[in-house]
Amino acid sequence: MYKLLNVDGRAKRAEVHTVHGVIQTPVFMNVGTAGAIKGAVSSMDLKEIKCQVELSNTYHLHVRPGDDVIKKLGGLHKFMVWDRPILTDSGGFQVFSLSGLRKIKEEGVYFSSHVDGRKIFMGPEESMQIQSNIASTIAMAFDECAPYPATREYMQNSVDRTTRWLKRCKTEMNRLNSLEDTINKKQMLFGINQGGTYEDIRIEHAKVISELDLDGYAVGGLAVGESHEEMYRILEEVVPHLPQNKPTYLMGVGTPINILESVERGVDFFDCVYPARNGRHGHVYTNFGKLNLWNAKFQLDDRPIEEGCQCPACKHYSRAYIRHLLKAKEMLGMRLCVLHNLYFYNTLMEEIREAIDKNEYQEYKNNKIENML
Ligand code: PRF
Ligand code: ZN
Repeated sequence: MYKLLNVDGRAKRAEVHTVHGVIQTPVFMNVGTAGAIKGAVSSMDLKEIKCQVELSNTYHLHVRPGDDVIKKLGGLHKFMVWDRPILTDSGGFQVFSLSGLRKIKEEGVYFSSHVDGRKIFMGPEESMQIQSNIASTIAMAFDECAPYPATREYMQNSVDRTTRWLKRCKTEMNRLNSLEDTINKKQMLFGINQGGTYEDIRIEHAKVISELDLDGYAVGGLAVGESHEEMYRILEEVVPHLPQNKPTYLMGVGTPINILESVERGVDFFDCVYPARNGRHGHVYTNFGKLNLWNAKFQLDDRPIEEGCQCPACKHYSRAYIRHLLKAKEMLGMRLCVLHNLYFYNTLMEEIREAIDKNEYQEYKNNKIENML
């Protein structure tokens, strides 16, 4: 259930009520592809860094340890010891970006596993079955994220097939949610808008999928190589054609500035590997731009990464110590940087929510971006 609390310009402030608790939006989902955030972050850590939603991948968990194994162990929540919402991406994207040889057919995609080369088939029904076994809070529809750039003809065919797949996802999800031994019988389904940078294809697709009355709608197929300006332009065109009284999720985005700009255009769910990936490389976010802790200038710097930050790294440790850990290849170095970065993103979202609550989003955003640049 989506409860719109306030609208400031196009920016939305809402609550999403799920069987695993309430999500305050706008929200950043913390990416734990294979059931853990990379960088030795535990589910207990996630609570300390204000994570509301954990995101995992259908494809990865299907390949290893197997969704049948996760189901036997009571579902992903129990397996990874996390009682808040989990969103699973459908595999539609990972199959295209990760696996080797693949063939797209009407029934689904044939591809080989990136772990052992084993031949796998995944279509809309398989994706829904796997996500039902994982028992995530929110399942994503099985889509094709077309390559960028793609011809208009390729895109139209791809989007039409994604629409047919979406209808099959909905039918299968309804069936699975009514089965006796399904772990989460209230699993939600989000549809995904595609169409690349062809705004007319996107708008038509947005109208068609909005009719299906799903639990939420994502904008996929962006941040795949087009410019930021083009991404913002597509959001301005498309978001008004998606239901305002449902979550709007921009998949795989992005930098703090991308998030600030997209919230202004009506997006309220985000996910991205940047904070964890940058953290593992010793690159940390602050309100005054990113720092590279490998830099020699931090050798004797006894200040925290960011003054006033309440994250587990900044509460105790100095830039100099974390730099030393990174150079000595101590795992704690990466871990502290990842914790700080995720805390930074989750705190940014908290500030965004407060600014929308107060109808001060525009001013907040401009100030924030000016400081970060
Ligand atoms: N589809 C799915 N997952 C995704 C994307 C998509 O288009 C993207 C595109 N940025 C990221 N993750 N299913
Ligand atoms: Zn910090």
